[in-house]
Amino acid sequence: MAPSAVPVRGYSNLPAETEESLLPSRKRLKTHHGPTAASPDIQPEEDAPAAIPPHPLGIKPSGNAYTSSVDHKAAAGNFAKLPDELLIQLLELLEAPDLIRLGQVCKALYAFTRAEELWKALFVESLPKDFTWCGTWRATSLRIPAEHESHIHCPYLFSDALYRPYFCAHTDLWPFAKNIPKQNEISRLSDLSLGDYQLHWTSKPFILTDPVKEWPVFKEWDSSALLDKYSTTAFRAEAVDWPLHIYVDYMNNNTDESPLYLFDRAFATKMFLPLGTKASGAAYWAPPCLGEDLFSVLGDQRPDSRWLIMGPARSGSTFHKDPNATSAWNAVITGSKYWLMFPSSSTLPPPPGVILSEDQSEVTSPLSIAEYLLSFHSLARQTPGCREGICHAGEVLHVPSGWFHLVLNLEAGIALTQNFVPRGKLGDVLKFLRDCPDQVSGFRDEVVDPYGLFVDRLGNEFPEILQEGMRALEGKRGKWEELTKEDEEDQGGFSFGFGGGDSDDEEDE
Ligand SMILES: O=C(O)CCC(=O)C(=O)O
Ligand SMILES: [Fe+2]
Repeated sequence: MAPSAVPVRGYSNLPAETEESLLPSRKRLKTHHGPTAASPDIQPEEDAPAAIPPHPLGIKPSGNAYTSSVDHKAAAGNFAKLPDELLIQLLELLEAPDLIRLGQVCKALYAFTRAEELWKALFVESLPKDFTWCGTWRATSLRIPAEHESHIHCPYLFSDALYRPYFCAHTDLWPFAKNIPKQNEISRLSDLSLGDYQLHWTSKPFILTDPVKEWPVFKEWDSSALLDKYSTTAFRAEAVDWPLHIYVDYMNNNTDESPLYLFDRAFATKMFLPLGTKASGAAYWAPPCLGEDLFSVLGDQRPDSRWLIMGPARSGSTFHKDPNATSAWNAVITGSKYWLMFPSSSTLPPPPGVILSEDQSEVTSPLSIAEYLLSFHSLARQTPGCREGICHAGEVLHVPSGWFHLVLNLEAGIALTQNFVPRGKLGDVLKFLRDCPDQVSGFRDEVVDPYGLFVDRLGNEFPEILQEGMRALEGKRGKWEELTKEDEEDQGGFSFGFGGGDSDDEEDE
């Protein structure tokens, strides 16, 4: 799909009154989702688009207040004394009728009470059973068509807190996926053997360019085919379970900064999909070149490992590492995804704009995807270790154990993802389970010792592989690691070791 706007340099197409003030004021922005990461100087991205339509209520970034003698908020009595972010937090305490009443007091309170995030929270909390998506969270909550919503013009309301989500939701994000520097490019492989994967690729991201084209789901699925079959089936999208037909309506008609993302772990059961191998008539199967998944020895005690993903353009995943030091593959069925990836180790800083707790157990990625790209993309792109690529329909991206990744849907699309433990990463997974029990996730409560369970099961089924993993765990190179050492250390100056990517021990050998 072509970008929605012709990219132009800088922000030169912004309405005149917003242009000068937007960049300086963005540095002071806080998101009301959480703390703001330290912002670097914000450089307009090369080729970044600028065609942001005027805000429907006429709201402008706060910098514009300096050149205006009129200010709606100043007329809002004592409310005017509250910083915008605090005012929004207070409004989060109100119910819908109170928001409507308060919005009748003055233009400023009208504009604040229209903030979509307030209505989204109210609507999601109310867990409505039967509803129609009406285009905005407020219209949906009030059960009115979006075109019947009032639009009182508030041309002297200058607020970053209100303008930022609108700006982020209307910024064309395609340019961020373009002009990928050569050294950052994620390798694209048309055929990869299991041997090559184990020898050279277990610790590297790559895109397999044609492995899923044979999958029945690839041939059959698009959102209308899914709608025909599963219209009333409820799928999980973040905090809600919505029938597919409502989610698809939402997907096709929303202007959220961070659209609700369908991410369902129980899809195979809900959709009656046969699983297994190609030979057994499965609906899809793991790319054979990735080899065995050693977590399969856990049987029904394994943490959830497969998800159906669906979302509109601009949806996606903020920076994170996959759980329990597992690797993953992510297959695009329809649409396309931009991936921004970084290796991790105890000696490397986290990606720019990402905050890591001291024990590295918690990754905080406070910004929305759009805000991250606007603020940090050019810095991220210049940071050693950065890898970027676009995964198209029919392709599969490999996420190596321990890598940070941010994923943006460039178009509306459907994907399948699976976490797995390849042989070459067994040492990392064993070390994670043994040494970071507080960070282990996804096991059911009755599994009190995931490390012990995994070692037992592996010992019963694959004693040699367990031995190999144990050698890796103790920091001694096993056969696979020995063979892949040179290759892994040849990654932009980084070396990858066992145990959450900590290479210190290994290098001391
Ligand atoms: O949004 C996506 O497709 C990426 C999903 C992902 O990273 C994950 O499932 O861990
Ligand atoms: Fe992930």
